[in-house]
Amino acid sequence: MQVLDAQFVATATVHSGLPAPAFAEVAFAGRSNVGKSSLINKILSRRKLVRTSQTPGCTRGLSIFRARLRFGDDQEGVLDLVDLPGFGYAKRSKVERRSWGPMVEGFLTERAGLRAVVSIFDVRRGPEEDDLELLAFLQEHGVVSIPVATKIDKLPASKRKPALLALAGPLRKRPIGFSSVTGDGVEELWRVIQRVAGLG
Ligand SMILES: Nc1nc2c(ncn2[C@@H]2O[C@H](COP(=O)(O)OP(=O)(O)OP(=O)(O)O)[C@@H](O)[C@H]2O)c(=O)[nH]1
Ligand SMILES: [Mg+2]
Repeated sequence: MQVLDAQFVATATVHSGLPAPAFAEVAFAGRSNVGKSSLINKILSRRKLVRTSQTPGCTRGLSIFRARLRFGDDQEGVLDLVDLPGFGYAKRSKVERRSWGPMVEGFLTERAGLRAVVSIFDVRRGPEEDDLELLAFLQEHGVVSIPVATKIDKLPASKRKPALLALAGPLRKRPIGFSSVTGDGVEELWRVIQRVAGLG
């Protein structure tokens, strides 16, 4: 996959505040600080398009980024990538925590352009209770999920494959191993996104 161009489109704190879907959309969800925004930058080959931080709770609203892509033998397509605020961050204000549910759940269940959700968790922790809840929620609403185990660079090389295989049990799907530091998993993730988004 070649990213020809990537740009910020819009951000909103209620999903009805976003512009109407214009292209196929893929959203990125997971616990706070797991590396959602870093992953989007990585697959778009952009260092700073999406804001990232060591402090959890960095992404607060729903943000759309638009990528013009080239794939196959000279085919082109457009994909919208939606960065979601992380869940499970206890230090958010009560009001913010209360608004997270409706904001994200509303988006996930009502957004007509949404083709799939990349569900991201830390390979060292595996999917935690709220990750599994999100996956169940997506399944219940008929949304395709793509599980991704990120930060695999933090595991020694010999432990990566066994860790991914062990995670296939609770997920009932083998997760894609990913690293925003080394770029591991970028190609594999693009292949899956391309298929579910109906590109090419
Ligand atoms: N080693 C390593 N660090 C990573 C990786 N991905 C992200 N990080 C680091 O993890 C921290 C959080 O990254 P973000 O991309 O901001 O995480 P996020 O999931 O968007 O966080 P919120 O927006 O707060 O929900 C940053 O310090 C990143 O540099 C990875 O693959 N490997
Ligand atoms: Mg973020």
